[in-house]
Amino acid sequence: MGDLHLDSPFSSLGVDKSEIRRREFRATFTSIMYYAKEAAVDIVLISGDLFDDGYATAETVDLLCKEFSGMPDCRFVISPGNHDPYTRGSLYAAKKLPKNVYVFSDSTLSRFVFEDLNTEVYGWAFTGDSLLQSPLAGKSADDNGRLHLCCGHCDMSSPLSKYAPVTRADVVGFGAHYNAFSHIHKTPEVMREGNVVWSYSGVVEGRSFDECGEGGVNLIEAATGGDFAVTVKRIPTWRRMYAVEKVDVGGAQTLADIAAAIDGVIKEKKYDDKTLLRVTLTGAVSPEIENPSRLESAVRGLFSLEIVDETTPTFDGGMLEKDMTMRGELYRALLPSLTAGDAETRSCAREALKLGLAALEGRSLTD
Ligand SMILES: [Mn+2]
Repeated sequence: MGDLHLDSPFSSLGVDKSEIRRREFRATFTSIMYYAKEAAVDIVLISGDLFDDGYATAETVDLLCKEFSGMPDCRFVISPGNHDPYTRGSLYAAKKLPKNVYVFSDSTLSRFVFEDLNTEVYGWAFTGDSLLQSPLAGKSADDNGRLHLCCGHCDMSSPLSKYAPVTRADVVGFGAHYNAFSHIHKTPEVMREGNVVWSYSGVVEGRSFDECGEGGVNLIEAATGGDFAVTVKRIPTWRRMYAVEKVDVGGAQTLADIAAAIDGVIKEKKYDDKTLLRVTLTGAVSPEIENPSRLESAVRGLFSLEIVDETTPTFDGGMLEKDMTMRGELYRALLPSLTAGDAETRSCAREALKLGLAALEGRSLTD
């Protein structure tokens, strides 16, 4: 597992829900430990960004120590990432963690040997917020008849990355039987070439709309002799999931019309209180519709709802277009901007039309 980013601020969720999410992340960690215990896992590989920042709250540190020491027969191997590097002031350097926890402290490749398991775990540490070279470049695992695992935080997506630019050729050339990587947050894909298997861990829980889909961990079964065969199974661990939807509400006359369209999608996709949903609204709607961002998550049974309003207030059933009063004049004057190519002009014109119509009706402009 990796990229847990414990103690993330979740500032966009507000005070109460961000605290709920921080607590849930700790609970997810506890569930993973429970699962590891039940499955009698020998080694837990944590490939970086266990914490979101160089520090961790006392609550989180206590929890980690309790969980790690609660599984004395299991080894925990940690490769510090760019968010929780091994630095002098870090928790890792403070040596407070139980003795069954093995933390890489060097940015070059090193290893921990577990003779009773005929296994070696290779890895490295970020010792700052970047690591410019690939710790695996030009290296190959010793040919010593042991199972070789590799655990590290790295970026295989670009050889120019500042975050340990490990390449496919590095991984295959090094030749570890299984490589547990973190840093790329999307749902992972298991890769194989010959006897070499690698996968990112993905996230255990999403933290933003860039991390939609199910969070989980990888359960690895590896033979410690013979053909060193490796199988990888994805175990879901998420409690809540981010999702994004685009809803065309063209023709909507009232806020209730928009609400009904959103509710239709929520029902169809079976979103519930486990969902953090972002809905982008599109289409031409009546200029007199109230601000859709006031639609609330609680009444729709969601954990949270974010509305991105990209509608244009140009649907009027022909009414405003033919209106011979000031209202129609205002609409016709703004129409080119309401349908302009760039989003900023459109949104400015939309605001002008709403305020203008409200002013002409003597409504309050401050709502
Ligand atoms: Mn990272």
